Amino acid sequence: MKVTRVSLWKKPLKSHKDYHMSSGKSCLTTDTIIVKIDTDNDLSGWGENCPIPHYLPAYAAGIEPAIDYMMPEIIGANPLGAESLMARLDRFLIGHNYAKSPLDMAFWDITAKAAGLPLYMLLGGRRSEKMPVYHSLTCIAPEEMARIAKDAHSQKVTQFQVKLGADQNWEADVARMRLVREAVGDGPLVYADWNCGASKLEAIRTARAVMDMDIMLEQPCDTIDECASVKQATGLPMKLDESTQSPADLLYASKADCLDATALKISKFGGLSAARRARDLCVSLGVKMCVEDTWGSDIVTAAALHLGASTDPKFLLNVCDLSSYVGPRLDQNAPVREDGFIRPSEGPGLGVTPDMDVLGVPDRVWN
Ligand code: 0XW
Ligand code: MG
Repeated sequence: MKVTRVSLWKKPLKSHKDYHMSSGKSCLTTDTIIVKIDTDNDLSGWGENCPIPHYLPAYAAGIEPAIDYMMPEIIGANPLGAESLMARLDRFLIGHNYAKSPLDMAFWDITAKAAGLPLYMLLGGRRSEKMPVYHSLTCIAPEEMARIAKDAHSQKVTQFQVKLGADQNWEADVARMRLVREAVGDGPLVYADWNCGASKLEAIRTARAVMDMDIMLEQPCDTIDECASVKQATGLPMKLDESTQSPADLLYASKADCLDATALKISKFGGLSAARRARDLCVSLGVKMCVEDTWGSDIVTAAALHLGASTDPKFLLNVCDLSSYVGPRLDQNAPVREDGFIRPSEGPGLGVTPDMDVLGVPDRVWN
């Protein structure tokens, strides 16, 4: 089988609710990049990556030129197996994980379609029937965040990510954690995500004010060492996100006892091939994972659900139904959360059929 054509679309995704994080980071409207790979035997694969501005070493406009540069290695190549072609691309262009991720996703989609199997079967088989979703709470007034959490809890969601730091007001951040914790009662998992926005001192002072509560912290500061100090000073469990981008990061954070959980964002690692290896490393290290991607619609959500469904449930913290936060939907029939859980698609490959009326004419075609 040979790759005959690659098409790329850039589509703005609008958040249903303005989404605010620390340090002025937000997703109001964010460009997602969608890739379709066609082959000489009628099978096509889909990939997507939607970087959030100022969030990771990635930007949407960088995907097209990086793919253009890799094209001599892609057109005519055999997409089956994904990992061998990705190894070639890794030698041809070092790094640029975010640009490789949608290609790798499409190669896996084609490979699983060729096998006639849902993708989770190739990633390790079905380990969970359904997976818990978390609800991410935009950083706004504490009372409003508590109201949204209560509403999601009444719809059976049991995990809540409380965004902190958007207004640089540590007392408001304490109120955000307290009011959300109270709104959902004992039992649900509540974690507070600073998205790197706090200094060590701010994070320690703020988190010590909620040390009496059952709460997990997420990525308070930029580095693993700073986050480890915060964990040590508060005794609160720690999830890392922005600072775990490679197996070496995972090993370092685990050694620093700063890795109770991590966000396994597919594009951070360079695609499903690399994310699957990172997933297996996390299992060996005893680290719980949130299997997701940075942002995006139904293609990245589908990929995360297949990786999540094939992960040992003991180490699966949750998955994210990213496509529920934004519009337009790329596939109206793609999975959605039900009673706080979500299931992967059962169709072959990713099981996603994007609506061509939504996509329209591609912005770029290589053949
Ligand atoms: C990447 N986000 C901003 C979107 C997901 O909902 C989670 C969140 C994060 O930083 O963890
Ligand atoms: Mg995070």
